[in-house]
Amino acid sequence: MSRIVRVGAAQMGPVARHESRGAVVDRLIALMRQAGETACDLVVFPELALTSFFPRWLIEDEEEIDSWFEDEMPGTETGRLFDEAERLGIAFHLGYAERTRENGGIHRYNTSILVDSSGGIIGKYRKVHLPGTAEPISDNPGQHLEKRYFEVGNLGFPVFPAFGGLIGMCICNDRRWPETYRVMGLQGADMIVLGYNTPVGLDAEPPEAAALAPFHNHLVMQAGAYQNACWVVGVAKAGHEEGYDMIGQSAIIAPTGEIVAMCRTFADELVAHDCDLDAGKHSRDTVFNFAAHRRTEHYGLIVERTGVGPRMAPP
Ligand code: ING
Repeated sequence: MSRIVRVGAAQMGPVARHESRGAVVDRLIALMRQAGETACDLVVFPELALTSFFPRWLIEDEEEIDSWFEDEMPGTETGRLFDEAERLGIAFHLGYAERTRENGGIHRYNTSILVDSSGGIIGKYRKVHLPGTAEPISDNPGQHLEKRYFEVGNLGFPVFPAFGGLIGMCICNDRRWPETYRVMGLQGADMIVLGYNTPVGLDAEPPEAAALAPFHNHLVMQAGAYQNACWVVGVAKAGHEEGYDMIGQSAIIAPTGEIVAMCRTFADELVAHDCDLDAGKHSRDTVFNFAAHRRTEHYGLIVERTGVGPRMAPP
């Protein structure tokens, strides 16, 4: 039986600082309806899709900080998105800022969920690799304060059964770390979906480095897809958002590493592709047959021989 999933990468253009949740959900519903018109099974929305990328600002007021987070999912406004998904019979991925009461305390995470076509939450992921700093870098016009507003995710990198296969999630900076894909690849992920908010030029990068932002974006996702023989779907919040240029080029990437669909604007834009979850099978049986070729017993030896280098956490 073929395991073809028609995936819609639903890129978003800028979300203004004071744009209401309702207005943003209207945009998400419009993209979901477009996906319905092209018979998508799954729609992938960006990281922190419900708001502007607020970690670029130093916010001191607790009430304002909390205003960026969702205390429940689905909530009042987001419930409309769940209802529309059920009406259209479409599953979706959504990134949002999660505020939760767990283990006797309040915790805040950069979170994503996978929701099935009947509106049930299949799985949740909380961002592990939080870039930037907890304290503002004084001379930077734009900050990157995710370490200030979010805790490190505590759910690991699970994969979830869906569409007859296994779907994993990660979020933005996670995609730059090879471990992210391999941990899910080792679990047999057929597809990894993710959202990103990537400013051009982080931590006052020199212009020549900032110019490589789009190249690095695709480089890491294509490598992750190829080296783990799985689909990777990366979806941006793009465009000139509150004074900062955010990269776009949301992409659907095959297990061969090829980009099979890509957004070309910096606005709300949907691209779709029929993703065959069996497309990675040949690679997994040959080049990336983990059981046949990986030699994990030697990896530790390499570390032992080289010892703790300047780039490795001390023992
Ligand atoms: N954003 C960026 C990302 O990893 C960044 C942070 C930008 C890191 C540029 C390195 C270079 O795409 C988030 N939200 O993680």
